[in-house]
Amino acid sequence: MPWIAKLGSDYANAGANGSFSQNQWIGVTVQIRQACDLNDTVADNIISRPDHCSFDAIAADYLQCGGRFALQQGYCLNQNQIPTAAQFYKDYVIGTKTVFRGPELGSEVDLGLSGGYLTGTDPTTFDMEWAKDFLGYPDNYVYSDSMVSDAETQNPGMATADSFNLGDFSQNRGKIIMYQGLADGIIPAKGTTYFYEQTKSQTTGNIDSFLRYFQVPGMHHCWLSDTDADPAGANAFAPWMFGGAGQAGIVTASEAAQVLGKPEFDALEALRQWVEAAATDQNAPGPASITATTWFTGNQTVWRQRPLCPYGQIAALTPGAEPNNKSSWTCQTTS
Ligand SMILES: [Ca+2]
Repeated sequence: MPWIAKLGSDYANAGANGSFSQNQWIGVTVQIRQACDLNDTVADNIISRPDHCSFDAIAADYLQCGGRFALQQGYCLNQNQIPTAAQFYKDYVIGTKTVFRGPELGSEVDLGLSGGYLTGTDPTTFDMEWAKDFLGYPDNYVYSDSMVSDAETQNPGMATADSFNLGDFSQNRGKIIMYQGLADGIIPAKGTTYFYEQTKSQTTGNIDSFLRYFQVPGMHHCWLSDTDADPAGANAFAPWMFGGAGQAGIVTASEAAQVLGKPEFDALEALRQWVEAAATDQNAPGPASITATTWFTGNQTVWRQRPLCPYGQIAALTPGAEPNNKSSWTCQTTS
């Protein structure tokens, strides 16, 4: 929560010269997608390898007015706005301590001005209300880095997730399927990956025996993918439905019936089968992949399906195959 407060505070402090209009932020959304899409070798408007794209590398050409591939005035950024945008993606570091890892490129919709963190007038109510209600800060609190140490000391609700050794859980035959939208600007992917990697290093044995971590290219916070108004006419609609928490309520009953209860498409069903198999076979394998789905809006017909692969692997398209068919993809070890 302090990271969100800091983000909003930084944006508010950027002032009139450094903040953006709604159209400019849409422009940033579109241009980052344009610049980073092909880093995964597939032109599908889905950024599957945000780790291969950096803000600093694309800003001058794609985002700043006058850049080689920049949008027209009204959608591009001036030289005062570029540093403001760059700040969103940076890790939050105090001294030598990394407090929080910034979101991936492609998370712009969640960060956005309308309905996102960045109101332009104050560090948003969403995060500052947390500081007031859980840390006891006054209404006129002005953000400072001390919120981090206060939050760590008070640890309200004991929400700190730093018990990484899951050995006891594993010994009791517990199983976990974790997932994370790569376009999630609210709970960014790098923090989840940090948790996974710390768990891997601090838990004895091979964590593959009880834990699978799936990254979901193009998915926002919990569900859905880009469908926003887009001056370039290039929406993403990345496959995102795989039976995750709350996802069934986002689709129609007919769409839900196409995937739920089927372990290939439904992570909860895959988890149930894994746990129950482990009752008699401690070495029961977990799901090698889970297929994510998205539909044509309105007619409930499946548009795109592709596998989500365990962390360390990535879905690779068979050359020349139809990218919207799940059979065109295989999980390959990440290079
Ligand atoms: Ca792509």
